[in-house]
Amino acid sequence: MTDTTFTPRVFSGIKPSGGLTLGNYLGAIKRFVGMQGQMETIYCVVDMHAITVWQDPKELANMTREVAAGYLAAGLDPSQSILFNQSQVAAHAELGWVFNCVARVGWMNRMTQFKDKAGSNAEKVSLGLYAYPSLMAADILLYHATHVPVGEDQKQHVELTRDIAAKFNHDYKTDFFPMTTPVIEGPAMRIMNLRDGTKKMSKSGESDMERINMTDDADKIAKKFKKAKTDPEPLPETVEGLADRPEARNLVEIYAALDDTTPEAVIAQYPGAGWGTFKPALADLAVAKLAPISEEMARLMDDPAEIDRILAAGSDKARAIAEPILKKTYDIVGLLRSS
Ligand code: AQP
Repeated sequence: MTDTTFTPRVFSGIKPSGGLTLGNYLGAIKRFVGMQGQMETIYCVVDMHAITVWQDPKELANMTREVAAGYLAAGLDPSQSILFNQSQVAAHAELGWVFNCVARVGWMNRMTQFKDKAGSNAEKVSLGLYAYPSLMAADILLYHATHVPVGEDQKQHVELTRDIAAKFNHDYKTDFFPMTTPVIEGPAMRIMNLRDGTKKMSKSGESDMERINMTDDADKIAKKFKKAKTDPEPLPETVEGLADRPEARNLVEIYAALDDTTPEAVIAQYPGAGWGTFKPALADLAVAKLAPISEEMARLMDDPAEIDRILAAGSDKARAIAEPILKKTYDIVGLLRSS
């Protein structure tokens, strides 16, 4: 249910933890750009989330610029949307601390992404990785965002954001924070790894062959789809035939998302097709859609000062919204501000 007492406002972010993937593009950026103009939109490069796992300091600033370039190349217009990087707006970390004191350890223990990322190494990962969802709640609630477009993998974190808002409002007897709605719709909510259809496609996955990067050239894209794991059966005659075929379903869903259509329509176009027909068609489509974006990303990356200027201007606009909300939060909590 959407909270109607707050002005509709979208917030979402992407970590600069590696090169952008087709999963980031279809599950996030393409949809973010599609929401532009419908309501106020705020998009962030969440560099403070990136450092929850080790990032080479020599690479981080450039990866931050590359994510910004990805947003811009895909159609984000800085005069219509606020685009900035998280670490330039200190209020994210400050509200994040307040929320660390609201969220319960038991809630964090249920976060499946932490379990996936920490694996059997939970004692050795950073405290930041564990607390990440509470910083994410701060990212969203610092702008009183009512809508958060995310892929399915982030749904649990947006639900936790609602739990934090509800507990804060209850404990401090206020209705200051909205109940944010996760926006999860369309065929690309979970793009899977090309070598294992049961795992999500990730920037930081082990092998480059698991993912399509937004900067891959036509040859690489064709090669990766050609080598993508499938079962030996051809495509089914109807979409129901994709059940229990994770790799086949993933390739059909990628095609549908790239072509702005549905898996049903893709199957209707390629009923019973073999992989020798479908994979090259998918590669051609991916190249046609991604090439203009990756060319524009490369052009933007040639002028890092211009990206920095856009991020600085976006950070000023973000601070203008965030700081009054943080101040009001401090007042509600009773943190003394003497000026
Ligand atoms: N495979 C995916 N399918 C659909 N959506 C995806 N997103 C990421 N991967 C997929 C969406 O992209 C947005 C930004 O995600 P993120 O970079 O902040 O975090 P992530 O989900 O942890 O992304 P990665 O690629 O898996 O990064 P690493 O490997 O560094 O952890 C989110 O809206 C996410 O849903």
